[in-house]
Amino acid sequence: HPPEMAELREKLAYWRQDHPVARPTLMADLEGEKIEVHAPQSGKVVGHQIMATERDLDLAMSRAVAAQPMWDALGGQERAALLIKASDLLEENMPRFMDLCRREAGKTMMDGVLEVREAVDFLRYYACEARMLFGAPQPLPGPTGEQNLLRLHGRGVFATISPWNFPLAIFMGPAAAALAAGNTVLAKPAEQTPLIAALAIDLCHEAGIPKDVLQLVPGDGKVGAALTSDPRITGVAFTGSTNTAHAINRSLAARDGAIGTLIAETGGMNAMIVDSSALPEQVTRDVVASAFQSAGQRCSALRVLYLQEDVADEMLEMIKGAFKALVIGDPANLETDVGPVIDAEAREKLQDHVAEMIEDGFPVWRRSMPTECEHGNFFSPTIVEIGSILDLDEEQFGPILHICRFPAGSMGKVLDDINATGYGLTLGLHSRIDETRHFVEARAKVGNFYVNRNQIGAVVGSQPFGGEGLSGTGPKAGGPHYVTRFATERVTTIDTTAAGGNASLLAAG
Ligand code: UN1
Repeated sequence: HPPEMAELREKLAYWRQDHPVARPTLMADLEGEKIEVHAPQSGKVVGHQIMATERDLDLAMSRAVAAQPMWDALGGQERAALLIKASDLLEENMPRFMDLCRREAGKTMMDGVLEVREAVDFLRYYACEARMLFGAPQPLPGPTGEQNLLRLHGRGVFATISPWNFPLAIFMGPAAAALAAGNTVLAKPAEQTPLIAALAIDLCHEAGIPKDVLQLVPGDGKVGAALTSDPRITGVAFTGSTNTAHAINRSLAARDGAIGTLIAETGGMNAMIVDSSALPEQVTRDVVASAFQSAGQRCSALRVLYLQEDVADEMLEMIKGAFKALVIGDPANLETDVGPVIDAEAREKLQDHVAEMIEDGFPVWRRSMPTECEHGNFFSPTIVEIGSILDLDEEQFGPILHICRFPAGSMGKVLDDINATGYGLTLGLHSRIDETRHFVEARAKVGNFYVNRNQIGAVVGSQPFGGEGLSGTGPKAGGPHYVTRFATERVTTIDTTAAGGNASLLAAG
């Protein structure tokens, strides 16, 4: 729940200044190359990260392997207490994280608040799961004279590989689930946002989670590849591109030794369908939030809006009106709706896409950019009218909304096209007709279906989040089945008849 704006305004005056970033203790332990970390909005140096070397990784891995049985044996109650303590420390440090989220990831102040809240929610949710699932063994039915007990244990060492767009929430979430289940964790943050991750890890250690149980391994794709090809890793929890998820899958499969588990949350080609019964004001509000909040840099974000032909012009006019009112600029200003995209590479990719759309003759509307945005990695929010979702080759991870029109009675075809992309993450519907909702619900192959509301900002515990097909393996983050994927099941069966064990069988024989 975002705090009151007034309260936020008070803190803002202090937190919008650029304070020196304390060097997290963990970074000091590493030996590798020192790399600058830049603010997306200004290019200013925010701090430095030290890339983990092969030797750092090897050492971290042996520590994680050695610590795992102890962490597993600690049990769900104890692990939960430590995760709760960590959540409290993260919450207390919200202003520091908001500051880093703005400077390292270009997040608006409000996105910074939501980021910390989500991380705290993940820690507490998975702590509750640890208490419920990793306590007493579950007795299972069997013939008389036999006792069967099912216990959950950690699988071993998990590598968590996380994205820059949720540098705290999706950095902490999978790591917390892996820890809750009794695994030790090597956590690799995105190379763009290592400082937020380092602070989070420091606070987890301060909360009492042992250093060998949760270790930071900063670095680029090479560090990620070294992690996933190591036979000592028993599972990987990854959030990022579909291509990288495929590469991780291949890397896990190519190893000798234990068969690795992959939990992946990847991209989307998320659509929203609006029919003629929808309420235009509500549609406008939800479209703008879904497509442009967080500068469109959420995997849940709306990419393709389908408007029923007979209301399309009216809706489009209203959406363009709200689009013109978006405040683009420095994320330190509380009024800012759209901050920068993460880096120059991301900006260029979006620019290439818009150039291609213009070349192909699709109508394009773009916001003019305030002069203060000329130097950072700002990308002007854009609307493009296209024929169908199948005109797009791939997800565009930024503030670009594509619009299509569809004739009344052709929603089945629209859904077939959406499903044909192979992605299945979020889908929105604005309709007041129950049969339409049931029809879409039955036909859509997506993980999260949102009706008459925006389609971003899934709440931990209420809207477990994740997709299918090219969008991920499931299970859903922040849902009741997530933690169990990080666990292995062991069953003990005991012969409880008087003579006991094989002796009685031999005697009977
Ligand atoms: C992501 O952007 O990588 O519902 C996934 C939401 C967020 C999306 C997180 N949970 O908007």
